Amino acid sequence: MKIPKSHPRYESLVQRHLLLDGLKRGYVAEAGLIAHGRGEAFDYLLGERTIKEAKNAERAAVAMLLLSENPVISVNGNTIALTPEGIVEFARLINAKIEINLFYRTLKRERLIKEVLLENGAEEVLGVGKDFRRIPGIDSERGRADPRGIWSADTVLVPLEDGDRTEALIKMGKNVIAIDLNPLSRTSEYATITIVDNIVRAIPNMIKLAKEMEDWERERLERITENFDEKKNLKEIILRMRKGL
Ligand code: PTJ
Repeated sequence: MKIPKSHPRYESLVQRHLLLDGLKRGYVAEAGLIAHGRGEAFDYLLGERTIKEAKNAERAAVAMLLLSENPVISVNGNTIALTPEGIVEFARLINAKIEINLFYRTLKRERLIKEVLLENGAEEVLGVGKDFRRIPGIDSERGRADPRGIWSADTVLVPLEDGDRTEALIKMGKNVIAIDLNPLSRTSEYATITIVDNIVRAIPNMIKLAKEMEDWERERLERITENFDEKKNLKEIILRMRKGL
């Protein structure tokens, strides 16, 4: 269906249709549509824009990723439907691996997501098939971790997931950066840095920041991560949502 650009909810409708296309192609989970609806509701409360607190978190996240030895971007069906080329470009800029990690896992979906990433320029995609170890304490399919990827990562970027994996990854000693429009989610509660922004805005913002910051000295990047106060930032976002209402 062609959505007229003049439609007042154009951007929002485009996102819905990206998910529907992914569902038809077979790589978006049916429940992914429900998860997107939850995200939309929170985005509405934020005014569908990147708020100041999200900008701060995006800056701290890019600094942390640039400081990391082995950063990994974990992707699921929704993430790849919404911003496949953005994920590939951002991974290249911060020198991160891309690993597929699915809650509703099937080998078919893993293969399809890999195909989409390759079409968008990715060179290597981890997390397909049998080569995995189990994250302690996670019994679902999300507990899979590629030994060359999430298993050995020091920092994992986890978009669009409200689950127990963040807590388990933190217990393994990793930094976890979440992108989640819901500031009350379990992921937001445990993550080292939570970016409360729509992934369709967060990834382009982080691409810009990575281009600006890629040559900065370590001390300058470290100052940014040290000065970022995750708990305070989240509190301010919740207050902002309450005031907005
Ligand atoms: O592809 P799979 O099999 O791994 O399944 C993916 C889903 C999304 C179905 C699965 O991870 C899931 O059930 O997710 P949850 O627990 O519903 O969490 C998704 C979180 O992402 C929610 O807190 C939403 O608010 C948030 N969210 C949804 N859309 C966006 C978003 N956050 C940022 N940008 C979005 N566009």
